[in-house]
Amino acid sequence: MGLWGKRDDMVVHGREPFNAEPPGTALDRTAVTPADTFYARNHGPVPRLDPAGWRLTVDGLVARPLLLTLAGLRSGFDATEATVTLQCAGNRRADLTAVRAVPGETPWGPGALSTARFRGVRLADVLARAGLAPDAAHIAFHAPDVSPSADPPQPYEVSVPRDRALAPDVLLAWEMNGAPLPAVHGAPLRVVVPGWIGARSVKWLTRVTARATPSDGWFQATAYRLPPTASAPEGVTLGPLPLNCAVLTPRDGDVVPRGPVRVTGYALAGEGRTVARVEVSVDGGRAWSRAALEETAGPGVWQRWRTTLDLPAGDVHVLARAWDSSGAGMPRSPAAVWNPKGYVTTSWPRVLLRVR
Ligand code: MTE
Ligand code: MO
Repeated sequence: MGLWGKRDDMVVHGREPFNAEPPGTALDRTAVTPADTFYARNHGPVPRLDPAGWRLTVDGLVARPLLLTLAGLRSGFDATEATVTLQCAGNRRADLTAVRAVPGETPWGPGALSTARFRGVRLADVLARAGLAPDAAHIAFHAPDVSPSADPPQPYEVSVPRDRALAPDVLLAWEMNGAPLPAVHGAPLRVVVPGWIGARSVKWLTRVTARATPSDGWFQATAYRLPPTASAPEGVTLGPLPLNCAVLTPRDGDVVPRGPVRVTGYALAGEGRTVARVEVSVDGGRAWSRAALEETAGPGVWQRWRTTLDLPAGDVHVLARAWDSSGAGMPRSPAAVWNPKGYVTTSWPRVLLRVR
């Protein structure tokens, strides 16, 4: 077993903070990603919280601040379970760094995304118990892990707008794939915000604060934004995920035998949408063939796809692209979506196969 209970063949981008993604051959195997295969994205050292001493504070713009134990959460609210895909805003950043360097950011491949069954309570139910005030426009999530990469170094805190926080799919989860949350994934309790960048799904949750404004912490106010422009000097705060698609096997640069080659990957539609179609091209995007697409398990959950290509000897570039249920497609070029922090890569994935 590797670090933090992960499989030995994880691609480890950093040991401290621990950042790792599964290889495509492991990620494509199951619709629900086993815990030992689930990607891990951390900004600081993993805190070890004692579940018995742990408390969740709910405060800010609420009528009745709460102090909850894990047992109190479990017994005081209806538990619910859901299949959720989490995707890091940096997923597939490597495709952007191939265009132009993105200094200081992890060059994630297509594995900064995984899917699990999460069990917990609805955030909306907890906020209702606390009596959310009408002027509470944002809900902030606070955790004790201190990130040295933040400026200045500070505990992890982000927020989501009120409407998103109150939707019934947003969970405070203590269980992942039928087992207590592993330490590296946020034990004893984490937020799960389906369809939004992974950064909003706060791990090691200790405090939920209702506010009039978004969190002013570094991760909300400065990081996870597309760069400012003249017309939007504050930049665009990343939240909902756009449509994405990736090739998982074979890997870029693999040598494969001539003849039928099985190609697999996934697509993920944004909030409230599903993937309608995935296509593959081996001639630079002139002709496309349709890939077999897995049934959706619900909006915002990944869908795996596969196809078999009959490839001639030589170096072949395989391109893929997806459409979602609203008819939206993906941009062709990584240069078109390049940005200084390398967030939300949505260009057509491309792998080079050396057919021999
Ligand atoms: N929560 C805390 N407390 N600290 C973190 O560093 N990283 C975020 C989010 N929640 C983070 C966090 C980011 S950027 C992502 S993509 C997801 O957790 C990753 O969740 P995972 O490690 O369970 O895959
Ligand atoms: Mo992330």
